[in-house]
Amino acid sequence: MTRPMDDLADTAEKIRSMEIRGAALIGRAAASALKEFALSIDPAGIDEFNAQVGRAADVLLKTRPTAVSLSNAIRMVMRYDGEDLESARTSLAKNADAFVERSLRAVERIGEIGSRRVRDGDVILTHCNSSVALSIIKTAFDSGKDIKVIATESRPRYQGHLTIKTLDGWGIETELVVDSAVRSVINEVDHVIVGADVITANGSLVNKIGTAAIALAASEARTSFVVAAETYKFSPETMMGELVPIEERAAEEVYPGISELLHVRVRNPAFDVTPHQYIDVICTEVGAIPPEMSYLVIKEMLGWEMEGRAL
Ligand code: RI2
Repeated sequence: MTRPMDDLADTAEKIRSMEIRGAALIGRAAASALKEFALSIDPAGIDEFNAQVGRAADVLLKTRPTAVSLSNAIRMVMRYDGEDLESARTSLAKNADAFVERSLRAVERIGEIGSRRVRDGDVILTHCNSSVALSIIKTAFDSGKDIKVIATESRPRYQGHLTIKTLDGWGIETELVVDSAVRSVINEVDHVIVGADVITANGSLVNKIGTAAIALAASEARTSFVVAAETYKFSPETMMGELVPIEERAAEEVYPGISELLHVRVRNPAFDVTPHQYIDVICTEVGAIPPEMSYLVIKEMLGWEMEGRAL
């Protein structure tokens, strides 16, 4: 039998190494791991339970610094109550289940809302591998619209390969391009649809590296730029003035064998920031909103998060 902390550390390692990836999925995986941990530990009492799950939450939180879905998911799960050990355990497990269910429902709802913007014959460009952006694309296709997708490779991890395999499985006509070909094809595109790792209080988007350059190209070509983001991708911290940390990943992801080159340093930021001026709409599960409304989404949907943080 494995120890609860080993199982949790195993999930944490899968998130860190990106075996489990995608902002929504890491949130759900962290919530489920915390639930499994809480159900399998054997603390002497409520205080020890609180301490142990607190430590487990910290292990998960440290895995990927940018994705706010991770910290929002963990905080939602950690808002359990209960005077004694068993009720606390039950409450935590209920919170985790509620988060997972809410997340899955949000992805489906965003598919419905976002797909209304897609017309028959449209060409959609997507970047990286976003389950939420793909939900919009699939819902549009399933409703009978004849669409074509252009997918970027999304170097250095090539998440675009996951995207084209999924699209191929659904029978959607797809073209794969290298990231730097976006300007060359953007005039053929009706909508850019991307996912989100973080939406900030001022409506800016933090997403896979390369997104900001695509937004610039789309803006110049007057192509609509749509973001698909559940409300738990909005960052309460940014409302308190904090900047979103951009994860820098290992040099080897970009250039295996880099250590042999003594005068070269590889820089590998995993995400970039697209200013809100370049975004036409953010499709959330509570509606398609202009990015400038992000502040309200944080206040209305994540207001509890602000408790105790007032200036
Ligand atoms: P969903 C991914 O991050 C990409 O940046 C993608 O746009 C975003 O998560 C959202 O994905 P990574 O884990 O939540 O590949 O829409 O670094 O699935």
